[in-house]
Amino acid sequence: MGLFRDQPYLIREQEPLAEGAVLLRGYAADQANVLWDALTKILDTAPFRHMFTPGGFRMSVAMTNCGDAGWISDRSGYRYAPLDPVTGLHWPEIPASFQSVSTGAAVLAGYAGFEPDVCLVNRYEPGARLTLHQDKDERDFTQPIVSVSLGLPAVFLFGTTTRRDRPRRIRLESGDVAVWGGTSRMAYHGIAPLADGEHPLTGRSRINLTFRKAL
Ligand code: MD6
Ligand code: FE
Repeated sequence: MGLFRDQPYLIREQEPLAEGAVLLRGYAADQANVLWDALTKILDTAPFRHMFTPGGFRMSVAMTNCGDAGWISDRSGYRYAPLDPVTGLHWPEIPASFQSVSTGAAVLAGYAGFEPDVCLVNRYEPGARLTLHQDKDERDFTQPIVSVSLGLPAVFLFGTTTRRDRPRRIRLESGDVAVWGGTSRMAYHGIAPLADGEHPLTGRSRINLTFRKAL
């Protein structure tokens, strides 16, 4: 861990997505098993569930959280909640392996000092998608979001701050980490319907960990 371990990535693929947003391809690849094991423990306390949009639609992506609060959606809106509404319990803590991947990626992307307090976990099964949206339920938009992909590949839709602009399509694979801040923080983005497949780590699914400073 630490500087020497991370150093190769300074000269490896760092693909700028837009101003303030960078894709670190494969950054978490050698941690994928460790992250997956930590996730299975989170799920014992906070299982995946399909939330409902404020408009009453069941989301195709299943979600859970760890950290000081969790992102939730229901008929009364989107927000960060300190307790899991399904269990009434606090969300599990962010595991050390999650923390180190997210802060390491943030440093490489130029966001030293990023200290996530929430990790939203998304699970996509074939056909699941996330429509274009902005992440705007957090308090401090100067803080970036760090997004880790595990399992089946997906097509990330990455637009501008104007919803009607046609988004770029970026393939995200297991171990890829996107760091997203600055003038891109409010860019519209989403995930195209997941193609069917089988991945040795996750089976027929894609997992996304998004780390936020939400509170
Ligand atoms: C996903 N990601 O990759 C969904 N949001 O499954 C997001 O919605 C996202 O990847 C903000 C920043 C980075 C992201
Ligand atoms: Fe998002």
